[in-house]
Amino acid sequence: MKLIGMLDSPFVRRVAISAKRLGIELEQHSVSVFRTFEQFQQINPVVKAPTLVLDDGDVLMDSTLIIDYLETLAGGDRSLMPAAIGQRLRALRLIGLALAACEKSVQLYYERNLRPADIQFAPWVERVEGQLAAAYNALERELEKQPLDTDGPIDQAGITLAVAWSFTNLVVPDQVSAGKFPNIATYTEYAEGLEVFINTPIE
Ligand SMILES: N[C@@H](CCC(=O)N[C@@H](CS)C(=O)NCC(=O)O)C(=O)O
Repeated sequence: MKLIGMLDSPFVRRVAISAKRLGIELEQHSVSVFRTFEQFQQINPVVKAPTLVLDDGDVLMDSTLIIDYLETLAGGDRSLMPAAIGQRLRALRLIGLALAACEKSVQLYYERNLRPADIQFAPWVERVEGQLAAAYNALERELEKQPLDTDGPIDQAGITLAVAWSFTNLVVPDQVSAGKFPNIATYTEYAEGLEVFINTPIE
């Protein structure tokens, strides 16, 4: 199977790391949705990263749906999600917040880098900045209440949170600081030091 997309996308990176954790080999193709739009379009006319191309040519998109498929392929005992309902609920909440942080970081980045400066719309930018801060504030409060596990193998909540924080720091670093979000920053530092993260670097 081929994973299409650049590892500087947090959505692509979480799929790549999850696949490795699930023991599934993916052939990674670093095709950019911007620099190589036409090439991407040939693979997936919708041009969304990540795209997963199955061996029979079927095409999937959206990181969460791709991970769902990979989880099913790998089998329940390898799952990166807790089975117990209470822990699963917490994991789903953390993942939802981290994905929202990724989306808001992407929106801000596109606003700043794609839209000409003279037609930027300040109320929209403020709204997105507020949503991004709200997502990280909620994540920080969650980690204050209950730190993420650093003993066992990293799970989906840990992967998505760390990938999100590293991405936001890459594309809109002015929006976040380790001082304001110490639990998230410390956990991400731990995760980025794991072999599976080191072997799946942001491009
Ligand atoms: N919800 C999607 C978001 C994917 C996404 O927005 N990817 C960006 C790259 S970081 C993309 O494809 N951008 C091109 C576009 O939307 O036109 C997921 O989880 O995969």
